[in-house]
Amino acid sequence: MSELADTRTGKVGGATELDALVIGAGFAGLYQLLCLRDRLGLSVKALEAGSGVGGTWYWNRYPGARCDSESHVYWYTFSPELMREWEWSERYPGQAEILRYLNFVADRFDLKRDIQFNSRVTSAHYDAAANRWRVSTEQGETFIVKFLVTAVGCLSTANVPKIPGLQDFKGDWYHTGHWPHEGVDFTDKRVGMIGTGSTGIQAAPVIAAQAKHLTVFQRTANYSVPARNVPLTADFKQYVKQNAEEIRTATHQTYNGMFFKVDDRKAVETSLEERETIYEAAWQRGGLQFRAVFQDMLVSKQANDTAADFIKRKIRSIVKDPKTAAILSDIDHPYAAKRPPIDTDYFETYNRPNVSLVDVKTSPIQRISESGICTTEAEYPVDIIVFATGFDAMTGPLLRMDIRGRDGVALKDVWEAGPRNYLGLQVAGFPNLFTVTGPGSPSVLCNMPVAIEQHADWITDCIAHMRAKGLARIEARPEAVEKWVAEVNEVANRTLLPQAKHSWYLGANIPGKPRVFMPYAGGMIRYREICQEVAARSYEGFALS
Ligand code: NA7
Repeated sequence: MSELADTRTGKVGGATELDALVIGAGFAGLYQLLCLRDRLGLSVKALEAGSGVGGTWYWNRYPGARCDSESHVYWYTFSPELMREWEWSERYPGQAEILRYLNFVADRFDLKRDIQFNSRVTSAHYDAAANRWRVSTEQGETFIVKFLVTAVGCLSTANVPKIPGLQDFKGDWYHTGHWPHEGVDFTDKRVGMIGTGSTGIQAAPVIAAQAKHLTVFQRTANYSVPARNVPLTADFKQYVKQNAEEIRTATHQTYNGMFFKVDDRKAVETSLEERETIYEAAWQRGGLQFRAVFQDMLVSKQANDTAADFIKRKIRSIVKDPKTAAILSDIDHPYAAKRPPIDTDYFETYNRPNVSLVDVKTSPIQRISESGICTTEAEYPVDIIVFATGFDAMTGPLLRMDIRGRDGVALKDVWEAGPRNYLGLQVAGFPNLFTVTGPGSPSVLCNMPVAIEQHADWITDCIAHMRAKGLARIEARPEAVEKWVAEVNEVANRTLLPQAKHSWYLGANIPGKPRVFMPYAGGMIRYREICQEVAARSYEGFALS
């Protein structure tokens, strides 16, 4: 530390010097902080924009918010003791319970003392001469750090569409990703909800149960499979406690970090009758496993059509009004090519007398008036508007910070035509900056905590290696980035995933965003191997100095 250092606060010339800084205190930030502080003994802090831990689960408090991964795989697995200490109550954990869990973890490992809340990072600039990152917050603080790790989440930049007139709306409006902590009372209210992704599909039944009337504005019809959420039995809770290590191992050996494997059989080689039986069983069992019943579902259009057809028939059999059923089942993309939602009574909700559906594909929303939502065909008076309109996914949370690498080059310029990095972990020209579950990594195609633990462990091992070897700088090589970007595209193109033209996987939900398939679709198990091989070959593809 220089002479200007205040030895009590660690501040130098008004800035705080640290070995490392983690941005975010959600699932990723908490674990990364723990790894760097307790395993490596670094001086490290996490900066968090919210006033508490939880990330996604801190912000997304909308009615019906629940995880689509099953609870026994949606948690940290780095500590078998922790796995035995915590007990989930339902098959899929709800938002409030996940938030309790993350607070439990933060308290158990005494993490909050090193988290600075209400601190939103606005910029991070790399100083090559000093080999340090200079990080500034909206609150006017500055940090000077050797290693910078972003743990900002993939779905944390809310997308509120720019619909003319919103500022004149006399009622209340909310985006689901910024839900008021005190909740919203829908009693006797006419509610308009825009969006039918996973969020809208979770929220609609809960809002409808309370509101006077719910009008759902659907642009792209969506598949959904019943979640079949239930309270966990004492036997199952016991099973989880007794098999913590096995659960961890199993989730490390699957394509998507789940507990179930994709079946070996092919839909195209299965008779119509047998296929029907298999789909029906998967529908009754519920959940994301539906997409795992045939190995060719995500690679063969012919195979996918069989699943798509099954779900569309289900929608038409559940929804009583034929016109509404037709709008809901008029789906234009392969099943699971967009993130596949799971639900609790979503399609059944349209049989309620207080729920109606507006097809805004044929009659788009034109503007918002003082008292409602106007499409090209009609005005729908509402008291409350719920924007279930998703996020500027994956790149949004990174690009809203002013991140500049060598020579002041801005990340937003390097990524002008789409994200470019190595393993989703590092960008060439941005030394010592690591991006947890960045674009180009399995991230959103994987059960998140599994992807997060793998990244945080890899980053921790990498920094430990550098310290052991007396190395100060790690940076992705441009040729490694080139190869990785090609690999990410190639594995995506082997699947049907890029065929969903309106998908946030492609950035297509944000006007002007480059259309690039962002997550790595080669599977978590393969990705883990690649990262291990890279590390074993002395961090091949990275320049260390
Ligand atoms: P999604 O999946 O991006 O869904 C957003 C929905 O909002 C989707 O139906 C969009 O239609 C719709 N949308 C967005 N903008 C508009 C406008 N301007 N007009 C009408 N409709 C619009 O976000 P979610 O929050 O549901 O889910 C995000 C992820 O969180 C989810 O996948 C899980 O991983 C957890 P579109 O399809 O673009 O036509």
